[in-house]
Amino acid sequence: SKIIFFTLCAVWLYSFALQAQNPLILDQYTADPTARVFNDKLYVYPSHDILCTEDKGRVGWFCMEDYHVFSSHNLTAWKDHGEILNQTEVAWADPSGYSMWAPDCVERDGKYYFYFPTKPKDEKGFKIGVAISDSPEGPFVPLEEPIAGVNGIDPNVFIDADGQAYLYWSGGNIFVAKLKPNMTELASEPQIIANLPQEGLKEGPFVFERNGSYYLTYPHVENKTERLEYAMGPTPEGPFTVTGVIMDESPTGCWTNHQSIVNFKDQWYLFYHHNDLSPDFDKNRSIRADSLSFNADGTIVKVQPTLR
Ligand code: FUB
Repeated sequence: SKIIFFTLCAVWLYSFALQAQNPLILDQYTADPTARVFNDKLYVYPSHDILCTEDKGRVGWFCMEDYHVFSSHNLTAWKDHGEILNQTEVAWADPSGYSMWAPDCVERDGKYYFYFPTKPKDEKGFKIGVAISDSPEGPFVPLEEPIAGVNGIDPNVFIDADGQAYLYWSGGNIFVAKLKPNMTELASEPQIIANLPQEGLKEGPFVFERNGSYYLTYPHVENKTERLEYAMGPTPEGPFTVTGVIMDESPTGCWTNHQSIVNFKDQWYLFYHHNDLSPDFDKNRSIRADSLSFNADGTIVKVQPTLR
C-alpha cells in the first residue's frame, strides 16, 4: 500500500507541475512571446504589458515601456534576466509612446540582434528598431535610427540555411524584405506577401522552416478575436498557400494572440499568450506554451491550449 500511496503522490505532483506551467510567468504581465534556442537554453523575448494611467500612455489600451528576457532549461523553471531595453534608451522613440510591442531576437556571428517596434518621435505610425548585444541576455544597445524603409509592427527575422536573412513585419498586410549581412538594413524592396486572407486583421508574422517547407504563421481576426493560422511555401518569400489553423480563437475572448514556434530538445512548441492573470482586461496578457506536432504531410496538428 506504501507503493500505491507514493505512486499516487508522484502522479498528483506531476499533474500539478504540468498544470502549473501555463501561464509561464506569474509576477508580471507578458505577451507576444518569441522563443529562441541559444546555447542549448530556451529564451523567450516577450512584450511587457503594464497598466496605463492618466499620465502614462492611453488608459484602456496597451501600455509597454520596456522588455525583459526570460530563460529556461526545462520550460518549467524560468529565470527573468531583467530589463534588456527601455523606450527611454531609444533615441528615435517617442518617450511618451509606451508602445514597445512584439519583439524578436536572432543570433548571427556571435552577436544578438533584438528587433522591436515602437512609435517614433515626430511621425505617426510605428517603426522598427534594432538593438545589439554580445549576449542573449543583454544588455542590448539600440541603434540611433530605426530600419530605413520599414513602417509597421511585429518584426520577425528568419535566417535561411544559405545565410540569407529575411525581415517580416505587419502593417495592414504582411511584408517581407531581405536583410543585408549587417542585419540592420534592408537589402531588397519590401514586398507584400500575396495570397493571405484579404479580409480582417493579419499581424504577428513568424516564419520557420521544417523539412524544406517554409511556414508563415500569423494571427488573423476573421470573427472577433485572433486565431493563429499558417500558410506554407517553398521559399522564405513564398509563394505561400494558406494551409490551416494552429489555434482557434480565445475561448474567453482575449482579443489578441501572438505566436512563435520553436524546436527545443527534439520537441516542437507553440508559444502564445492569453489573459490568464487579467481575465477582465485583455491588454494585460500572459505568455503560455504547449507542445505542437505535425501530420505526415507536414501540416500542423491544431493545438488545444492547456488550461490552468
Ligand atoms: O502587443 C501589442 C500588439 O498586440 C502586438 O504587436 C500584436 O501582435 C498584438 O499581440
